[in-house]
Amino acid sequence: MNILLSILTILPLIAPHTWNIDDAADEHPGYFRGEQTYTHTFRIEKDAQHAYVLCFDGVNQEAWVKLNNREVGYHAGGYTRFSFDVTDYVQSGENTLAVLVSNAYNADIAPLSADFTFFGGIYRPAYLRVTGKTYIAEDGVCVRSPMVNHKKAIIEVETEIVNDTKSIIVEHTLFNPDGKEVKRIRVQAECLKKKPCRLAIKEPQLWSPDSPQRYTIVTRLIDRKNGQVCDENRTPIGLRYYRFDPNTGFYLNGQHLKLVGTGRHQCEQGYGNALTDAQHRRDIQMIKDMGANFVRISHYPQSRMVMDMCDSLGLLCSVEIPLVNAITETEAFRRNCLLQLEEMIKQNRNHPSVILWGCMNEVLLRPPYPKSSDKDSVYLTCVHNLAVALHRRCKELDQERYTMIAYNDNYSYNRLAGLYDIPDVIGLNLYHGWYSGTIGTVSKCINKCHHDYPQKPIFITEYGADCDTRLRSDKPTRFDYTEDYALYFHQCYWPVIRDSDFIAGGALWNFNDFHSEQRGGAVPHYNLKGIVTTHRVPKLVYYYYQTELLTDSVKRHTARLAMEKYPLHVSTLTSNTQGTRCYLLGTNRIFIDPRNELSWYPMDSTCMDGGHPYYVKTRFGRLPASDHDILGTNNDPIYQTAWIGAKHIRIPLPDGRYRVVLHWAELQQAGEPVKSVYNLGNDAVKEEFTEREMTIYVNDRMLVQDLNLTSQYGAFTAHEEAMNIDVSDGTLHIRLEASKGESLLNAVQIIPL
Ligand code: GCB
Repeated sequence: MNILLSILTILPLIAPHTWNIDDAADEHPGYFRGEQTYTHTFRIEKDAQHAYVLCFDGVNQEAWVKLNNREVGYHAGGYTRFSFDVTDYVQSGENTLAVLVSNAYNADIAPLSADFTFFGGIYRPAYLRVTGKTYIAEDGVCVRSPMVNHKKAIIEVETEIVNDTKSIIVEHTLFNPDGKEVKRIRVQAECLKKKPCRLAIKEPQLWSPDSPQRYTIVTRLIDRKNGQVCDENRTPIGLRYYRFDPNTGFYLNGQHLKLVGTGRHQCEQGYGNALTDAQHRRDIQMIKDMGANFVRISHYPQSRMVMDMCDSLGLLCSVEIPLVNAITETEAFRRNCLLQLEEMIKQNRNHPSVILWGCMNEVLLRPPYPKSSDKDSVYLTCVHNLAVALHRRCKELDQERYTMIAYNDNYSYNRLAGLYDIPDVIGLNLYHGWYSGTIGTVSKCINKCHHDYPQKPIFITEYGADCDTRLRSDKPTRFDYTEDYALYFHQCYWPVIRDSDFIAGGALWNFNDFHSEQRGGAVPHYNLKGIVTTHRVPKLVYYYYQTELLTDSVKRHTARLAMEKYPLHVSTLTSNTQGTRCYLLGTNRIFIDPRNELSWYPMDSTCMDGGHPYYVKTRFGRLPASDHDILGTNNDPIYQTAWIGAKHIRIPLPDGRYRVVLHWAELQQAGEPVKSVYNLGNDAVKEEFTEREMTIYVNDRMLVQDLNLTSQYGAFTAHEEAMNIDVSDGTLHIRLEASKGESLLNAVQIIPL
């Protein structure tokens, strides 16, 4: 066969990059959201027989593209691919590409706000595709399988062709999973405008999580006049059939399957959202290795590699548009949502792993108007209409797949907007026992939804609790950020999902700790609900799911051992370097500081004379630690708990000479408490606060006089004072004399000299 030599040439232009790697996690609130221009020069020898297509896999979130100083096009939406035919713009010799990119807020583009960082830049590859003059449009092959069962499969292929089709023949060759050709058909391109090509095969090898075997369709455009192949496309496909049942859950290839898995965000510390293919591959492999069979690709479409991995490893998935938290009531916003949805479907429709299209996530979380106001009811109607439009568009573009909306846990409000009636599948994001209530109420809430919507399959789209691998406790509580509470949370939720027949499955939140710039917490600027850290180190919960889900008994055993060995009291006090003792005040948490190889333990409250542990008062009760970013440290948990109002602290200590370091951060401030965007009702309520001033003595020697943390160092800022002392009566004495307000102390470190 005579193949045009240069077809399928891909010229890489711009490597993945984001400009927010540093400022998305520094101590200054906010990160750069604005415009930047990328310029790149490249050389080609232009050939009249070729077409040139400029492709971008992902640019967040608006792009204005110029080639050789001429405007080529514009794209709005940060998570889908786009391309331009630049045949008329390229020239032989040097070419200059200039892309103006903006990640600034734009009221007409979703997402408007969300619990993740909107990294700006050309963060997925940009490249030039060189093809024959007539070519297959980007994502222009659409493969459907309107009928699949164990005996027979019918495959339909549609091909979108750009430029002159008159002399073009389209050839589709189907290869089975072993690479053997099983069918080949040729049709005149002109005929394809009316109906798709059909291929039927007997006894197809079905695709499933246990056996993710794929057929491949190779589509070629052949010029009838000279027999040249002017473009070629390979589409791996999987043949499977499935359905959701509102009472009994999910079925794949006729077999019941409880869907279990996780959501996944595309970011990592040090890379932002500009991940390499190897990083994407690693993530999906880890999800598979956890024993999952499902990934919620959230909250936006992700890279090709992610989808290819889901297909090849056998992970079912949902893909969604980034319509999160709120909408703008404009036609422009509605059009942008539909555009993002259409692009998502076109780009992901051939993946056998995809079973659900997500239309919205928690879209009523941040309504702009007071509840029950006139404006609110107009807004709810607008949200409702948008949901209907998105659901309908999915159905027009893809008759096979189900639609899903993920709802925040405000049942009556979502109900008022009529949102549960719209999609095929109801997705519940549940945080009982984290943001609200107690874990015990979760079943009741799911059962109520099932009772009210008996025709709708239910999928648990999110559940999870933040935790920091450095924090442990043998008395775990809500919002303590310990691994132990997160484990307890999952140990309560997973059995509910597993054992309720009508629940199709669940996707925990989230696979990885992910960037969310506006967050405080134990590691500020990250959402810590990951079951692996930002660097993909498994947490306890990851091992827990392995013990629950893996079928291989050796692997399950290994996971169990990993859980057992996972340290509660990582070391005894004496194992701290050279006998250093580190105490946290007013908490049950243990803080393990791997950088300095120190473990910090709760100080026994019998050492304290007077006062009480610090806590945060919220609408949902007390929280055990501040989740404010503590400035000047990476060890925020040392400072996020404290003892308030102690007069005298007595710490038993063998006689000898020591360096004593006291650690402080003021955890309260006058005026309105800072609202933390994602604590959903767990914001601190306003309390009276009197500034404090204290003089501190260690074994009767004055350490610091009239210490006023707020005025001298600022609230929420780490500060320490140290002195060398001799202990001769078996006790270290710390006296705190408050001249204003109550005393405060966060942590004590004692280093033998
Ligand atoms: C949610 C959101 C998700 C957040 C998550 C959380 O319900 O859908 O985007 O990251 O809660 O951790 O608060």
